[in-house]
Amino acid sequence: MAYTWDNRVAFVVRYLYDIDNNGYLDAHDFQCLALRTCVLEGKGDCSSSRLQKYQHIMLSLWEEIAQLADFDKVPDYDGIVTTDEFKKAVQNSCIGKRYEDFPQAMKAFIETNFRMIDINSDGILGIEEYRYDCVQRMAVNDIKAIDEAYNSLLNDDDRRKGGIALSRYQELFALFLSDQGEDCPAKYLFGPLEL
Ligand SMILES: [Ca+2]
Ligand SMILES: [Ca+2]
Ligand SMILES: [Ca+2]
Repeated sequence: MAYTWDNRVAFVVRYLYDIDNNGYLDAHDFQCLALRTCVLEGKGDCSSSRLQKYQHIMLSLWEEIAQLADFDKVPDYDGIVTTDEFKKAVQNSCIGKRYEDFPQAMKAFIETNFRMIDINSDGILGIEEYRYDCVQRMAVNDIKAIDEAYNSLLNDDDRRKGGIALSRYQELFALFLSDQGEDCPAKYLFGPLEL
């Protein structure tokens, strides 16, 4: 059950966007996301010029997502995107599409997410970085579960490169959202899901 499309999209909302953990998305999540990205990408640095840059990126990202997904807009626009609304948006704009054809907001988020987890900024998501990303989110008591999930994501080309490059991450993230099969090849992109 953990890897159904429904659960995968719910996972993205809950663990990647809903930073304040209140069950829905609004501008506050993206303000928090700006701060988090600034600190993580800066390895602890949070200077105001960098923070401003991230605030700008994340708030325009929120506006685009709200435009895409906040279906009860005018006249009763509520400024909130629920998990169901987000699902509907993914359904409308991502299903059956490749990364290149995703809405700009989704693409920007995917790229930002990659930069956040590529801690050493070498353009490759290596196994240590994958572990680091997973353990912050989920309760795991055996590293083997994480390592096996990571290794099953890799194809021969990834192995040659020593991990998952940005273009491959984009492809996998796109599959994670757009492939409605339960055996989606990208299902382990965020680790073994425990929903
Ligand atoms: Ca929230
Ligand atoms: Ca709404
Ligand atoms: Ca890296």
